[in-house]
Amino acid sequence: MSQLIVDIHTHVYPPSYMAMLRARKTVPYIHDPSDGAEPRLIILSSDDDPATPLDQRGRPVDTSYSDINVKLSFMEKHGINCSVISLANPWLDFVPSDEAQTWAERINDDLESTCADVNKDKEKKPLFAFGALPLSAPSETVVNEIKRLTTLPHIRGVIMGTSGLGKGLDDPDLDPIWKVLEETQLVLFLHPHYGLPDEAFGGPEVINRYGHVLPLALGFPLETTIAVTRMLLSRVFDRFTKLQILLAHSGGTLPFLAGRIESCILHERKFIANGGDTPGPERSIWEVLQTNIFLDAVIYGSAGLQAAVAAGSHDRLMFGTDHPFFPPLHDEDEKWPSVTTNYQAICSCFGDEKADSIGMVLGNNANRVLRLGLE
Ligand code: 5CU
Repeated sequence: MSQLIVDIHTHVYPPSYMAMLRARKTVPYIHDPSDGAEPRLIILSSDDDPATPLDQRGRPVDTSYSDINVKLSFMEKHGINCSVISLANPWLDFVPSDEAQTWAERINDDLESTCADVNKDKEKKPLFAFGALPLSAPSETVVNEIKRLTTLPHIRGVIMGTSGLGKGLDDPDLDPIWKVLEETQLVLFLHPHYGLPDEAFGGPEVINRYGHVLPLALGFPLETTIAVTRMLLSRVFDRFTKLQILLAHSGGTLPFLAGRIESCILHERKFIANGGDTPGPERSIWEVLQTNIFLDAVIYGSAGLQAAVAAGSHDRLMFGTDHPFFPPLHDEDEKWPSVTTNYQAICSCFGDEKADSIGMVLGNNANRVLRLGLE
Protein backbone atom coordinates (compact mmCIF):
# COMPACT_ATOMS: atom_id res chain seq x y z
CA MET A 1 0.00 0.00 0.00
CA SER A 2 1.15 3.58 -0.63
CA GLN A 3 2.17 5.77 2.28
CA LEU A 4 -0.64 6.70 4.68
CA ILE A 5 -0.93 10.47 5.11
CA VAL A 6 -3.01 11.73 8.05
CA ASP A 7 -3.61 15.43 8.72
CA ILE A 8 -4.08 16.01 12.45
CA HIS A 9 -3.96 19.81 12.32
CA THR A 10 -6.86 20.95 10.13
CA HIS A 11 -9.61 23.29 11.23
CA VAL A 12 -13.26 24.04 10.58
CA TYR A 13 -15.81 26.65 11.59
CA PRO A 14 -19.11 24.75 11.33
CA PRO A 15 -21.96 26.81 9.75
CA SER A 16 -23.58 27.37 13.17
CA TYR A 17 -20.32 28.88 14.47
CA MET A 18 -20.01 31.12 11.37
CA ALA A 19 -23.57 32.38 11.98
CA MET A 20 -22.71 33.10 15.61
CA LEU A 21 -19.63 35.11 14.53
CA ARG A 22 -21.74 37.03 11.98
CA ALA A 23 -24.13 38.11 14.75
CA ARG A 24 -21.30 39.61 16.82
CA LYS A 25 -19.77 43.10 16.72
CA THR A 26 -16.77 42.53 18.95
CA VAL A 27 -13.73 40.27 18.39
CA PRO A 28 -14.12 37.57 17.22
CA TYR A 29 -16.66 38.46 14.53
CA ILE A 30 -17.33 38.22 10.80
CA HIS A 31 -18.04 41.36 8.81
CA ASP A 32 -19.75 41.19 5.41
CA PRO A 33 -18.67 44.22 3.31
CA SER A 34 -21.63 46.05 1.76
CA ASP A 35 -20.07 45.95 -1.73
CA GLY A 36 -20.32 42.13 -1.79
CA ALA A 37 -16.55 41.63 -1.36
CA GLU A 38 -15.31 38.57 0.54
CA PRO A 39 -16.35 38.50 4.23
CA ARG A 40 -13.70 39.43 6.78
CA LEU A 41 -12.84 37.48 9.92
CA ILE A 42 -11.77 39.87 12.67
CA ILE A 43 -10.11 37.30 14.89
CA LEU A 44 -7.10 38.74 16.72
CA SER A 45 -7.52 41.64 19.16
CA SER A 46 -5.02 43.66 17.08
CA ASP A 47 -7.31 43.26 14.03
CA ASP A 48 -9.97 45.55 15.40
CA ASP A 49 -7.95 48.74 15.02
CA PRO A 50 -10.37 51.69 14.48
CA ALA A 51 -7.71 53.27 12.23
CA THR A 52 -8.31 50.47 9.69
CA PRO A 53 -11.53 50.60 7.61
CA LEU A 54 -13.88 47.80 8.68
CA ASP A 55 -13.90 46.25 5.20
CA GLN A 56 -10.12 45.77 5.47
CA ARG A 57 -9.80 44.56 9.04
CA GLY A 58 -8.75 40.99 9.83
CA ARG A 59 -8.51 38.49 7.03
CA PRO A 60 -10.76 37.13 4.28
CA VAL A 61 -12.85 34.13 5.25
CA ASP A 62 -14.25 31.94 2.48
CA THR A 63 -16.14 28.66 2.26
CA SER A 64 -12.98 26.65 2.92
CA TYR A 65 -13.60 27.37 6.60
CA SER A 66 -17.07 25.88 6.78
CA ASP A 67 -17.77 23.66 3.75
CA ILE A 68 -16.55 20.13 4.40
CA ASN A 69 -16.53 19.38 0.67
CA VAL A 70 -13.86 22.03 0.19
CA LYS A 71 -11.76 20.27 2.83
CA LEU A 72 -12.30 16.92 1.11
CA SER A 73 -11.11 18.42 -2.21
CA PHE A 74 -8.08 19.88 -0.45
CA MET A 75 -7.30 16.40 0.96
CA GLU A 76 -7.64 14.87 -2.50
CA LYS A 77 -5.33 17.47 -4.03
CA HIS A 78 -2.62 16.87 -1.43
CA GLY A 79 -2.86 13.08 -1.22
CA ILE A 80 -4.16 13.14 2.36
CA ASN A 81 -5.89 9.86 3.30
CA CYS A 82 -7.56 10.95 6.53
CA SER A 83 -8.07 14.16 8.51
CA VAL A 84 -8.76 14.79 12.18
CA ILE A 85 -10.73 18.04 12.09
CA SER A 86 -11.01 20.55 14.93
CA LEU A 87 -12.84 23.79 15.62
CA ALA A 88 -10.47 26.71 14.90
CA ASN A 89 -9.50 29.39 17.39
CA PRO A 90 -10.80 31.02 19.49
CA TRP A 91 -13.10 28.01 19.97
CA LEU A 92 -15.76 28.72 22.61
CA ASP A 93 -13.51 30.76 24.89
CA PHE A 94 -15.56 33.95 24.45
CA VAL A 95 -19.03 32.42 24.77
CA PRO A 96 -20.98 33.54 27.89
CA SER A 97 -20.68 30.97 30.65
CA ASP A 98 -24.37 30.04 30.67
CA GLU A 99 -24.32 29.31 26.91
CA ALA A 100 -21.04 27.41 26.79
CA GLN A 101 -22.40 23.90 27.31
CA THR A 102 -25.13 24.34 24.69
CA TRP A 103 -22.56 25.56 22.19
CA ALA A 104 -20.10 22.77 22.98
CA GLU A 105 -22.80 20.15 22.44
CA ARG A 106 -23.94 21.82 19.21
CA ILE A 107 -20.42 22.05 17.78
CA ASN A 108 -19.37 18.57 18.91
CA ASP A 109 -22.56 16.91 17.64
CA ASP A 110 -22.05 18.76 14.39
CA LEU A 111 -18.43 17.52 14.10
CA GLU A 112 -19.54 13.98 14.92
CA SER A 113 -22.31 13.96 12.32
CA THR A 114 -20.04 15.49 9.67
CA CYS A 115 -17.53 12.68 10.22
CA ALA A 116 -20.27 10.01 10.30
CA ASP A 117 -21.82 11.27 7.05
CA VAL A 118 -18.50 11.46 5.22
CA ASN A 119 -17.32 8.07 6.48
CA LYS A 120 -20.52 6.38 5.28
CA ASP A 121 -19.41 7.11 1.72
CA LYS A 122 -16.49 4.78 1.01
CA GLU A 123 -15.48 6.92 -1.99
CA LYS A 124 -14.59 9.74 0.42
CA LYS A 125 -11.52 10.02 2.63
CA PRO A 126 -12.37 9.34 6.28
CA LEU A 127 -12.64 12.05 8.91
CA PHE A 128 -12.31 12.04 12.70
CA ALA A 129 -12.46 15.01 15.08
CA PHE A 130 -11.15 16.70 18.21
CA GLY A 131 -14.05 18.03 20.31
CA ALA A 132 -14.40 21.60 21.61
CA LEU A 133 -14.74 22.41 25.31
CA PRO A 134 -17.11 24.78 27.16
CA LEU A 135 -14.21 26.42 29.00
CA SER A 136 -16.09 29.55 30.09
CA ALA A 137 -18.36 27.29 32.18
CA PRO A 138 -17.39 25.77 35.56
CA SER A 139 -14.88 22.90 35.41
CA GLU A 140 -17.60 20.37 36.29
CA THR A 141 -19.42 21.25 33.05
CA VAL A 142 -16.18 20.78 31.11
CA VAL A 143 -15.60 17.40 32.75
CA ASN A 144 -19.12 16.28 31.84
CA GLU A 145 -18.65 17.29 28.21
CA ILE A 146 -15.36 15.36 28.06
CA LYS A 147 -17.16 12.28 29.39
CA ARG A 148 -19.94 12.77 26.82
CA LEU A 149 -17.35 13.04 24.05
CA THR A 150 -16.17 9.50 24.80
CA THR A 151 -19.61 8.30 23.62
CA LEU A 152 -19.26 9.95 20.18
CA PRO A 153 -17.63 7.39 17.89
CA HIS A 154 -15.55 9.77 15.73
CA ILE A 155 -14.12 11.98 18.48
CA ARG A 156 -10.47 11.20 19.16
CA GLY A 157 -9.49 13.97 21.55
CA VAL A 158 -10.22 17.57 22.49
CA ILE A 159 -8.82 20.91 21.35
CA MET A 160 -8.09 23.67 23.83
CA GLY A 161 -6.45 27.10 23.94
CA THR A 162 -3.87 28.24 26.44
CA SER A 163 -6.15 30.31 28.67
CA GLY A 164 -7.80 27.24 30.21
CA LEU A 165 -10.62 28.39 32.48
CA GLY A 166 -9.38 31.96 32.05
CA LYS A 167 -6.33 31.91 34.32
CA GLY A 168 -3.82 29.90 32.30
CA LEU A 169 -2.85 26.25 32.41
CA ASP A 170 -1.23 26.29 35.86
CA ASP A 171 -4.64 26.99 37.42
CA PRO A 172 -5.36 24.32 40.09
CA ASP A 173 -9.06 24.49 39.11
CA LEU A 174 -8.05 22.63 35.95
CA ASP A 175 -7.09 19.53 37.93
CA PRO A 176 -10.49 17.79 37.45
CA ILE A 177 -10.08 18.34 33.71
CA TRP A 178 -6.54 16.94 33.63
CA LYS A 179 -7.83 13.99 35.68
CA VAL A 180 -10.68 13.11 33.32
CA LEU A 181 -8.42 13.51 30.30
CA GLU A 182 -5.96 11.14 31.92
CA GLU A 183 -8.70 8.65 32.80
CA THR A 184 -10.30 8.71 29.35
CA GLN A 185 -6.91 8.87 27.57
CA LEU A 186 -8.36 11.44 25.17
CA VAL A 187 -5.52 13.39 23.55
CA LEU A 188 -5.55 17.12 24.32
CA PHE A 189 -4.63 19.17 21.25
CA LEU A 190 -3.20 22.39 22.71
CA HIS A 191 -3.32 25.32 20.29
CA PRO A 192 -2.46 29.02 20.66
CA HIS A 193 -4.68 31.99 19.90
CA TYR A 194 -3.83 34.92 22.18
CA GLY A 195 -0.17 35.42 21.25
CA LEU A 196 1.76 38.02 23.22
CA PRO A 197 0.59 41.48 24.32
CA ASP A 198 0.72 43.98 21.43
CA GLU A 199 3.42 45.92 23.33
CA ALA A 200 5.83 43.00 22.90
CA PHE A 201 5.89 43.84 19.19
CA GLY A 202 5.82 47.64 19.49
CA GLY A 203 2.04 48.14 19.68
CA PRO A 204 -0.91 47.66 17.27
CA GLU A 205 0.43 50.13 14.72
CA VAL A 206 3.60 48.05 14.26
CA ILE A 207 1.67 44.77 14.22
CA ASN A 208 -0.74 46.00 11.55
CA ARG A 209 2.12 47.31 9.43
CA TYR A 210 3.22 43.71 8.90
CA GLY A 211 -0.17 41.99 8.67
CA HIS A 212 -0.38 38.90 10.86
CA VAL A 213 3.31 37.97 10.58
CA LEU A 214 4.41 39.00 14.08
CA PRO A 215 1.49 37.52 16.05
CA LEU A 216 1.40 34.28 14.05
CA ALA A 217 5.10 33.63 13.51
CA LEU A 218 6.26 34.67 16.99
CA GLY A 219 3.28 35.31 19.27
CA PHE A 220 1.61 31.93 18.72
CA PRO A 221 4.72 29.75 19.30
CA LEU A 222 5.77 31.70 22.40
CA GLU A 223 2.24 31.52 23.79
CA THR A 224 2.35 27.72 23.52
CA THR A 225 5.81 27.58 25.05
CA ILE A 226 4.80 29.73 28.01
CA ALA A 227 1.58 27.76 28.59
CA VAL A 228 3.30 24.36 28.70
CA THR A 229 6.15 25.70 30.84
CA ARG A 230 3.58 26.97 33.36
CA MET A 231 2.03 23.48 33.42
CA LEU A 232 5.46 21.99 34.04
CA LEU A 233 6.37 24.49 36.80
CA SER A 234 3.06 23.98 38.59
CA ARG A 235 3.74 20.21 38.56
CA VAL A 236 0.75 19.25 36.43
CA PHE A 237 2.89 16.51 34.84
CA ASP A 238 3.95 15.23 38.28
CA ARG A 239 0.30 14.91 39.36
CA PHE A 240 -1.06 13.60 36.05
CA THR A 241 1.70 11.43 34.71
CA LYS A 242 -0.45 9.81 32.00
CA LEU A 243 -1.74 13.04 30.42
CA GLN A 244 -1.36 12.98 26.61
CA ILE A 245 -0.96 16.38 24.96
CA LEU A 246 -0.45 17.21 21.30
CA LEU A 247 1.23 20.60 20.85
CA ALA A 248 0.52 22.74 17.80
CA HIS A 249 3.33 24.08 15.62
CA SER A 250 5.87 21.52 16.82
CA GLY A 251 5.54 22.78 20.37
CA GLY A 252 6.08 26.47 19.58
CA THR A 253 9.64 26.93 20.75
CA LEU A 254 9.52 24.29 23.48
CA PRO A 255 11.88 21.75 21.84
CA PHE A 256 14.45 24.46 21.13
CA LEU A 257 14.23 26.00 24.61
CA ALA A 258 13.78 22.79 26.63
CA GLY A 259 17.40 22.71 27.80
CA ARG A 260 17.28 26.31 28.94
CA ILE A 261 13.96 25.80 30.73
CA GLU A 262 15.33 22.73 32.53
CA SER A 263 18.53 24.55 33.46
CA CYS A 264 16.61 27.50 34.91
CA ILE A 265 14.47 25.13 36.95
CA LEU A 266 17.50 23.29 38.30
CA HIS A 267 19.30 26.48 39.25
CA GLU A 268 16.31 28.28 40.70
CA ARG A 269 14.50 25.52 42.51
CA LYS A 270 13.50 27.66 45.45
CA PHE A 271 12.91 30.81 43.43
CA ILE A 272 10.42 29.24 41.05
CA ALA A 273 8.33 28.04 43.95
CA ASN A 274 6.96 31.46 44.86
CA GLY A 275 10.11 32.41 46.72
CA GLY A 276 9.58 29.59 49.22
CA ASP A 277 10.81 26.08 49.83
CA THR A 278 8.24 24.23 47.76
CA PRO A 279 10.15 22.08 45.31
CA GLY A 280 9.96 22.57 41.56
CA PRO A 281 8.78 19.83 39.20
CA GLU A 282 10.13 16.36 39.87
CA ARG A 283 9.91 15.05 36.33
CA SER A 284 12.33 16.67 33.90
CA ILE A 285 11.14 18.47 30.80
CA TRP A 286 12.89 15.77 28.74
CA GLU A 287 10.90 13.01 30.38
CA VAL A 288 7.66 14.97 29.87
CA LEU A 289 8.53 15.55 26.21
CA GLN A 290 9.12 11.84 25.75
CA THR A 291 6.10 10.51 27.63
CA ASN A 292 3.33 13.14 27.80
CA ILE A 293 3.82 15.27 24.71
CA PHE A 294 3.24 14.71 21.02
CA LEU A 295 4.18 17.41 18.53
CA ASP A 296 2.67 18.21 15.17
CA ALA A 297 5.07 18.70 12.26
CA VAL A 298 3.68 22.10 11.27
CA ILE A 299 6.91 24.09 11.46
CA TYR A 300 7.72 24.69 7.76
CA GLY A 301 11.43 23.94 7.96
CA SER A 302 13.80 21.10 8.78
CA ALA A 303 15.75 23.05 11.45
CA GLY A 304 12.66 23.36 13.65
CA LEU A 305 11.63 19.81 12.86
CA GLN A 306 15.04 18.46 13.86
CA ALA A 307 14.65 20.16 17.25
CA ALA A 308 11.22 18.52 17.60
CA VAL A 309 12.62 15.08 16.76
CA ALA A 310 15.58 15.56 19.11
CA ALA A 311 13.35 16.69 22.00
CA GLY A 312 10.68 14.02 21.55
CA SER A 313 11.24 11.34 18.97
CA HIS A 314 10.14 10.43 15.46
CA ASP A 315 7.34 8.31 16.94
CA ARG A 316 5.81 11.31 18.72
CA LEU A 317 5.54 13.63 15.70
CA MET A 318 2.49 13.93 13.39
CA PHE A 319 1.91 15.58 10.02
CA GLY A 320 -0.51 18.52 9.79
CA THR A 321 -1.49 21.23 7.31
CA ASP A 322 -3.26 23.97 9.28
CA HIS A 323 -5.90 24.10 6.51
CA PRO A 324 -7.72 26.42 5.77
CA PHE A 325 -5.18 28.90 7.13
CA PHE A 326 -2.32 29.92 4.82
CA PRO A 327 -3.85 29.34 1.34
CA PRO A 328 -1.71 30.19 -1.73
CA LEU A 329 -1.83 33.90 -2.49
CA HIS A 330 -1.60 33.70 -6.27
CA ASP A 331 -2.51 30.46 -8.01
CA GLU A 332 -5.55 28.83 -6.40
CA ASP A 333 -4.98 25.63 -8.37
CA GLU A 334 -1.45 24.98 -7.19
CA LYS A 335 -0.63 22.73 -4.25
CA TRP A 336 -0.48 24.82 -1.10
CA PRO A 337 3.12 25.91 -0.34
CA SER A 338 2.21 25.79 3.36
CA VAL A 339 1.61 22.06 2.94
CA THR A 340 4.46 21.21 0.59
CA THR A 341 7.05 22.96 2.79
CA ASN A 342 5.97 20.85 5.77
CA TYR A 343 6.05 17.72 3.65
CA GLN A 344 9.52 18.54 2.31
CA ALA A 345 10.82 19.36 5.79
CA ILE A 346 9.75 15.90 6.97
CA CYS A 347 11.41 14.18 4.01
CA SER A 348 14.65 16.15 4.29
CA CYS A 349 14.82 15.83 8.08
CA PHE A 350 15.01 12.04 7.87
CA GLY A 351 16.53 11.44 4.42
CA ASP A 352 16.02 8.54 2.00
CA GLU A 353 17.40 5.85 4.27
CA LYS A 354 14.84 6.62 6.99
CA ALA A 355 11.64 5.79 5.10
CA ASP A 356 10.15 4.22 8.22
CA SER A 357 10.50 7.44 10.22
CA ILE A 358 8.95 9.47 7.39
CA GLY A 359 6.05 7.02 7.27
CA MET A 360 5.52 7.32 11.00
CA VAL A 361 5.40 11.10 10.91
CA LEU A 362 3.22 11.31 7.80
CA GLY A 363 0.53 8.96 9.08
CA ASN A 364 1.43 5.88 11.09
CA ASN A 365 1.90 7.73 14.38
CA ALA A 366 -1.49 9.42 14.10
CA ASN A 367 -3.11 6.12 13.17
CA ARG A 368 -1.63 4.47 16.28
CA VAL A 369 -1.97 7.30 18.82
CA LEU A 370 -5.47 8.41 17.81
CA ARG A 371 -6.72 4.84 17.21
CA LEU A 372 -7.96 5.66 13.70
CA GLY A 373 -8.02 2.02 12.54
CA LEU A 374 -6.71 2.86 9.06
CA GLU A 375 -5.14 0.09 6.98
O1 5CU B 1 -1.09 28.98 12.38
C1 5CU B 1 -2.17 28.57 12.80
O2 5CU B 1 -2.34 27.47 13.32
C2 5CU B 1 -3.31 29.51 12.76
C3 5CU B 1 -4.55 29.13 13.33
O3 5CU B 1 -4.80 27.99 13.68
N1 5CU B 1 -5.48 30.09 13.47
C4 5CU B 1 -5.28 31.32 13.07
O4 5CU B 1 -6.13 32.17 13.28
N2 5CU B 1 -4.14 31.64 12.44
C5 5CU B 1 -3.15 30.75 12.29
